[in-house]
Amino acid sequence: MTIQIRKLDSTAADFKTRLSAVLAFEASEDEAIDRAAAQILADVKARGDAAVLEYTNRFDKLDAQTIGSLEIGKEELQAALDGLAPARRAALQTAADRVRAYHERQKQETGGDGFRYTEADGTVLGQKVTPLDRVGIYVPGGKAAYPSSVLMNAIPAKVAGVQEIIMVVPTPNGVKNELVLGAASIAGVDRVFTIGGAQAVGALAYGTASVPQVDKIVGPGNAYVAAAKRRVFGIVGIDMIAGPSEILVLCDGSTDPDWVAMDLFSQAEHDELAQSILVCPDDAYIARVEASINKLLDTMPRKEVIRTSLTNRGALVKVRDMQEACDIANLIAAEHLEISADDPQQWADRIRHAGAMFLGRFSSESLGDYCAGPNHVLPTSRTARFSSPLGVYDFQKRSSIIYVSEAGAQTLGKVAAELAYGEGLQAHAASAELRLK
Ligand code: HSO
Ligand code: ZN
Repeated sequence: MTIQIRKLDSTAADFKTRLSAVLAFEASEDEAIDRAAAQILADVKARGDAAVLEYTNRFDKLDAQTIGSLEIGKEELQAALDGLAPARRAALQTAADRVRAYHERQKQETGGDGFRYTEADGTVLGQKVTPLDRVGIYVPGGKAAYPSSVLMNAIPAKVAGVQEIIMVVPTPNGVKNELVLGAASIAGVDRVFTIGGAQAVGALAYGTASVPQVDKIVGPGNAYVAAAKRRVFGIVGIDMIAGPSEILVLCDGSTDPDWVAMDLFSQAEHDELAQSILVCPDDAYIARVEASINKLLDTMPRKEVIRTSLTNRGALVKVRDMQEACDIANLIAAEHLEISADDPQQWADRIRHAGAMFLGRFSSESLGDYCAGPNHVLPTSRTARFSSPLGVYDFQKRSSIIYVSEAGAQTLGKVAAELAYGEGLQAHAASAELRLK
């Protein structure tokens, strides 16, 4: 059965409308789910461990007596790592090393220590950068559990200098994912609790007798977890709420069409809502990619997921030229952008909005998912217009430093007092004026 993917042509009168229809995506905010999450959070806040234990036993079909018994010790994490097949362990280690090396650069670039400058009268101004004290990482259980995401969330926190990383991961029916635990060990996660859902988010946000309160919660989860994270935001920090995965391939028509087809599959296989789009100036080439898609689909174990996402959200877009392809890429602001072309840099120079750019034929997006080095937690659903990949900066914060010299207090005091009177704030004015000679 051939697969029906939408085809668009940028010269058609209704192109803009059709493109908007392809891109339209509303994260469903289910009220019932939100209410359930709110109720679980309130219960965890009120009853702590006892509530977390009840929900965990009920939802994950466990029979635990204490939350303490749901903690996985360092030795067990190490044992999980030791138990992995050697090739898998080596790959995990290489990936972790490369992700760490990349994020070390990011730390230097974002100013690990902040800045400081001195004015002529001796006044010193600056900015001090400090890591968060304690961070919680949510890792989904079951089919969406990605060890690579453990590395991508934990390593930047570690590089930033976070003192304690607490991971939570549900284990439905008590089944543990050894690769996830091995990844936690390699990434340097400090403590792991096998709890999940809104109850785990609540435990991390409020703290319980057994689970320490964290300062920020990162990592993807199901709709209940997303609802709970939205609700605890403000008590703790949260990362972005990730939408379905996306890939946009800009191709000049000279890459092996099988490669491009497989790159589109690679994100389409994540889930039914994932989005894969090809933009190309060459009609005949688009037809060849389509033929590859139809040829290769049946060989994929996850072909039904791929078929659904390509049919419902995929598109093959014919454009006038590569310049126009870049304009469309900026409009789409995709999570992942592949520029599969000769001399990709000339096109990359025109791109302003993309979570991550993969330049040239050999840079498949899947390499970035695992081991190239940059983070795979990226802005989705067009949020690359205003946000960035998860990074070291997400685990750091800044404090302003103000040292005013005696001479500085004379000049600044007059300015401040003047403005304070303007705002009708007498004490502010006096506080500045008392220091005037
Ligand atoms: N492509 C996903 C990350 C991932 N892929 C994990 C495979 N494993 C983020 O959009
Ligand atoms: Zn992926």
